[in-house]
Amino acid sequence: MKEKLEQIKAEALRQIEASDALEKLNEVRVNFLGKKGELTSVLKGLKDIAPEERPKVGQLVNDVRAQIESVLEEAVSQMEKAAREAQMKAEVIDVTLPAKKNKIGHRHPNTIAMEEVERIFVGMGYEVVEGPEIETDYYNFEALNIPADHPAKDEQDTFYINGDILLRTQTSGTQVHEMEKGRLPIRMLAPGRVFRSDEVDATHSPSFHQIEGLVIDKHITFADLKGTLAEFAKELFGEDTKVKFRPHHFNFTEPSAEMDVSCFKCGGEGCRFCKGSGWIEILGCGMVHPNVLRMSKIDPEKYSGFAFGIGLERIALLKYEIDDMRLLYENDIRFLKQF
Ligand code: 2NL
Repeated sequence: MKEKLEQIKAEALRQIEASDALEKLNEVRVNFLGKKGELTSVLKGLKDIAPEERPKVGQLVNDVRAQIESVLEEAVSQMEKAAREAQMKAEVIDVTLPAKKNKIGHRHPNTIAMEEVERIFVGMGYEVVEGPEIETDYYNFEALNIPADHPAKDEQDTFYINGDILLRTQTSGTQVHEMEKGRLPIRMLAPGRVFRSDEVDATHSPSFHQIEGLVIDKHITFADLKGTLAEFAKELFGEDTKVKFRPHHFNFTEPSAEMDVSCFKCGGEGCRFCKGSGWIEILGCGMVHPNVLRMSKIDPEKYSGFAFGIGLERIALLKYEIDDMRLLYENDIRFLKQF
């Protein structure tokens, strides 16, 4: 009996030794220690041996079982450890590797310039209002004191959808809508896309962007206009920027002016950038014409205001020293990324 047990033990240990997977070790457990396993059948055979021998043999069976169990357990834990190590090795992360670069887009120079202008005026208490790109003749022209026979209304300048409906040539319509609401005072910025039937060249495009500003309150004077736009120029082009107003004509303002800023390249000395003059033109402005106020139901005896219009592309080209407007519309990421 003792010999038989030694044989079972040796065979079990041999099979454990030969196992190369956890399932195989489990098979060994079932075959040797299980209910129908080898050791159990030896225990069942105890009834055939002499009663005085039984405790001894029983003890022997238990010893063998314990030995097999302990070797088996050790083998299982070894195998699990090896599996864990293999997994760790396979999943190893090299934290010193350079990170993958996220390719993200880039704000368009127009957008950067637009947000900069908006930031400056919002800082002075202005509200940004967007309006429709398709307008009627009234909001684009008539309400702005532009007579029916004005050359800007010519088919050559304006994209007409029909006799009355058109693509806006300026964002002033948005300001007219705002004036009509009758909520005064007004301090607003009207940014957006405008359209003119122009040939494409280095300084023209049939679709470009404008930012118009409008202030209406009691006692607004040309001094308010000058102070506001001088402050704007300093914030946009630098603290040392000087401004100069030249008389001009717009139908919707009286008096009207164009504003120049001292060249931010040469400081006013005269250079290639400002074509030797020391000054760069950046916007048109003026005191809102009484006819314009009256048409929008604002009493010019009680209220006055100033307005201005800035060509966004012009600002972007100047600020980023771009010499051809077409570059702004080609959307070549290598170009756009530079700003
Ligand atoms: C320019 C000139 C200008 C305005 C726009 C305006 C709007 C209303 C009433 C009066 Cl509702 N004026 N806008 C005034 C002066 C000039 O734009 O050269 N823009 C690029």
